[in-house]
Amino acid sequence: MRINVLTLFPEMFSAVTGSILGKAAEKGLLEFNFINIRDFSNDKHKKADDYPFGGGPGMVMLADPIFGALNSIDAKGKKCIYMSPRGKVLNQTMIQELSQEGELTILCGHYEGVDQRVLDYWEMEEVSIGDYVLTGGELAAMVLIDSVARLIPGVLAGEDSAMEESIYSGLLEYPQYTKPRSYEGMDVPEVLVSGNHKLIRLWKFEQSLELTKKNRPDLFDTFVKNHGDFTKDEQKVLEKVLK
Ligand code: 4G4
Repeated sequence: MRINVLTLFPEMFSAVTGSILGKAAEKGLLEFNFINIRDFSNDKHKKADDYPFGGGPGMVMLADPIFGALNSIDAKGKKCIYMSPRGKVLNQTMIQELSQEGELTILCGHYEGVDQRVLDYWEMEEVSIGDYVLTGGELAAMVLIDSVARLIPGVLAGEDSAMEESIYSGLLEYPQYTKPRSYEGMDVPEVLVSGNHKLIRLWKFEQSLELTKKNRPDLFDTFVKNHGDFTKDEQKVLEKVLK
């Protein structure tokens, strides 16, 4: 997948290139193209923003440098995303769909955002990573890039996890333990070292249910409503959690 990022702060993306995703790029699984919007300013002072028409606080990013940057990568008709707190809120379903794309272009806004004509002409899809405000779209873009890239086959080399995530999908993940079996007087739950795989599976299911009920009652209710075919033992566990 080719990922174009239009930003006033390309150096921020060393957080992405200096990570597991940088390795994936070296392997040719990803191709990053960071574009400094300021390089396309036609102003003698490399200006990239101006005051908003109609007044109001702050500055608005100029259309012209962004048009120049998007024309330079021939973005017309391609998937363009604008990171914005007024966008559709990102979720794992959107992330899965985006991971099927061959090329993504992500625009990072600053100040009060970009001139609306950029969003209209380039048919930008506005995406938010959650209901909070950041100083710029860069951190939001990195969240989107990371969540999409990890679904591309080969990116999570060795870890091979992204595919078989959560056996009981729709629930939160059960707690994990590793060596040593006893640490500072705290022991790993006995069942996990019992070798009884059926009991281990049921314990993980129960933990997932309890955690989801406590932290995400919305997900828990959906899971209970849609619960399909369970074994007798799984039904018993579910009834115990519903109590
Ligand atoms: C567009 C409009 C995304 C972009 C205004 C970007 C939060 C998110 C920005 C702004 C962002 C998000 C400066 C308010 C940049 N903040 N939730 N900031 N602001 O995805």
